Amino acid sequence: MAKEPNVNENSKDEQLEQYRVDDSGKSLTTNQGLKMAEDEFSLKAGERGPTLMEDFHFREKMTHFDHERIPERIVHARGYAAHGVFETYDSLEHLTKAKFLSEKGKKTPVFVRFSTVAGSKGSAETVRDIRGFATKFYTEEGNYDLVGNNVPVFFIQDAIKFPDFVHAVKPEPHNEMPQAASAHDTLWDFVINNQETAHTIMWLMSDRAIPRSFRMMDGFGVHAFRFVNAEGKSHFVKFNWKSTLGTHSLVWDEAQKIAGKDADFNRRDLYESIEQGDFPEWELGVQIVAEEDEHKFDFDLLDATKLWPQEEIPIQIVGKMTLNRNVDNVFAETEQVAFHPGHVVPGIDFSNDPLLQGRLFSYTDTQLLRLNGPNFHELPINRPVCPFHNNQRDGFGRQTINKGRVAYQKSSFTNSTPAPVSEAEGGYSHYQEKMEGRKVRARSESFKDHFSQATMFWNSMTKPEREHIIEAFSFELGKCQEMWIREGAVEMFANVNLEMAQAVAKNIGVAPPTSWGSDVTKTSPALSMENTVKSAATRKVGVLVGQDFNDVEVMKILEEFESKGVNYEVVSETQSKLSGKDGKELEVDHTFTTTDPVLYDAIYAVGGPDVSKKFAKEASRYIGEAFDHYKPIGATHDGQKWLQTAGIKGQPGVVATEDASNFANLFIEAIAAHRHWGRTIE
Ligand code: HDD
Repeated sequence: MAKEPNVNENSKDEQLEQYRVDDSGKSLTTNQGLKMAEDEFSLKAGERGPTLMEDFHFREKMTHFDHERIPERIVHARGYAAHGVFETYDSLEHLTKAKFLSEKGKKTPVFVRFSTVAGSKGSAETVRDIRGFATKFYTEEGNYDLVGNNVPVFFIQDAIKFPDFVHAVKPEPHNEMPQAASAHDTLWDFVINNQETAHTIMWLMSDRAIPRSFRMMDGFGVHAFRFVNAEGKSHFVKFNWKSTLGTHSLVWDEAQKIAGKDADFNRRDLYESIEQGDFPEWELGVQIVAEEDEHKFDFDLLDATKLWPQEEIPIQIVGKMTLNRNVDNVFAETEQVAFHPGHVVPGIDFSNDPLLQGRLFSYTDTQLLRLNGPNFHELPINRPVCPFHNNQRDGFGRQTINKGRVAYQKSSFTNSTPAPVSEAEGGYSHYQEKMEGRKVRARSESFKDHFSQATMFWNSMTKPEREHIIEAFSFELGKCQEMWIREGAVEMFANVNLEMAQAVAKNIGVAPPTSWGSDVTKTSPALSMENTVKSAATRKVGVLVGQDFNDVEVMKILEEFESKGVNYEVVSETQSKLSGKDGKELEVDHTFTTTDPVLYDAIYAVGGPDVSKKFAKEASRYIGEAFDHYKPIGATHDGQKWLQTAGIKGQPGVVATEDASNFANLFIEAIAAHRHWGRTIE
């Protein structure tokens, strides 16, 4: 038997290296290798004459250009990715024979693509939507794909409804509007007619659907999968990615403004963080349920509209993923990567979740169209780092030259190789679950409770989080044209919480429901984002500075930011260098117009003794907007007067002090808190 490859964290990078091409400094040639003497003018009959058919160079260049686009993903079209490494903390051998999880300290290369779901490839990133979180582990036993989202539940229970759901949420077919938005009639018509959507809609209406950063959201495998160990014992498992920076969101008004100011906000954040060494990290956690406990819960483990409350089924942290390298070429890597929940390794298997079962068909099928045939596994980004051999041949774009006359099993020419490998020697073998039942098209009785966990989610929210949910419902339903859709939704969500539905009803002009409500009192504190990790690290502060600023003290404060891992950009009226009153110079990153308050986590106003009226007006705009978005605001020196003017001194998260030495600490603390919901906003 062939020796197994020694996979380490660099294995994928080394493999990709053989495909990288650097064209700079080279002679220009055609794709046939012919050096060309001219690339600016097509071949013509006379300088002012028509272009000639024989201009092979023109034809080749134009043909390639004409064919450069491929179909975008049917969902998750807008995405961004990076390379990294996954390190296992402790061996999980007792649960799974997956080798990448079976050795303490083992490092496996990974490629992760984040995405929005509904929008097309060029859509804005800060829309209200679920985010995709797909990870490819390049293991020594083949590629393992964990194709998850940033919420732990899904809209529907059975994959046969997926085309319906996606048709409902995508822009409406008669006018192709709205782009990347769920605030329209067809989505909500689908919701009220498919009440299994209730729980995931609660997540969609919550702050989770407008993440501040891909780096500040959790990931979930959603379905129950199976772990199988070397003895053949199986456990149900759910996968969770926990961001080490915690989970944090934008506010809705801010998210909409960012969509215009910087449609690339989330990818820029990921790209820049990696470039500057602020490597994003997530810990992998697993929730385990023994087979014999399958029916012990008040929800069905196989129902993808249900989460496993971590207070009931604790999360065991088993490893850490770090993203540390941006791609070299977005098309070659991010666009051509092909994920599939069916890409598994020995020790990981499927459950009978009907949503998962359907996914196992859809992902290969979609790549056949998108990547034009069955050889997409040969694209550099998709290649396993271990060898792969079988009798598959030919097809569009085939890269390998498979030698020999035999491409079939079994054969005396080849001694029937490539040969299957026994389970004991690492061959994949499906878990032998005992099955019996009638062939039916039906929903299991145990899948019929659509509201208990939706109410648990609501019960677990803090007051500001609840207010945001009510505002989100009011926005979304307020955009629906048909009153019966608004009414239907309010009636449906009265099953989750009556007061919530009544508040929404009032906002959208329909009769408030008077009955229903829910008697579920269960909560899961882990669901509230207020209980997450709080850290100022990698946050971005906009520092408003004018000429002759108090340089000695301000520079010290900025150094303090740097030492705590807080990033900042200097914003001023022009991009000319600033000099302080003691002659120190400061580079300006942006003018008030090349950036915007919505692009920062916090604003620090320094000002200067003699700034222009325009400067003062812009500074007030920056502070006002940051205040309305509950962001930390700091002011020292001349900057303090704008707080006075705005009348916001003393409000939560507004830090102003004469004592410059203490300012940095207090302000960094305010940044770590993320948002200050206790403010009175008029
Ligand atoms: Fe899916 C893409 C996640 C249900 C069919 N899905 C896709 C991506 C993610 C998810 C993250 C983007 C992968 C990438 O970055 O390339 N999908 C999920 C999750 C689901 C889910 C977490 C529920 C738990 N999906 C789902 C169902 C079906 C699909 C039920 C169909 C039966 N998904 C697809 C797809 C996509 C896809 C059409 C589009 C592009 C692609 O696969 O490669 O096949």
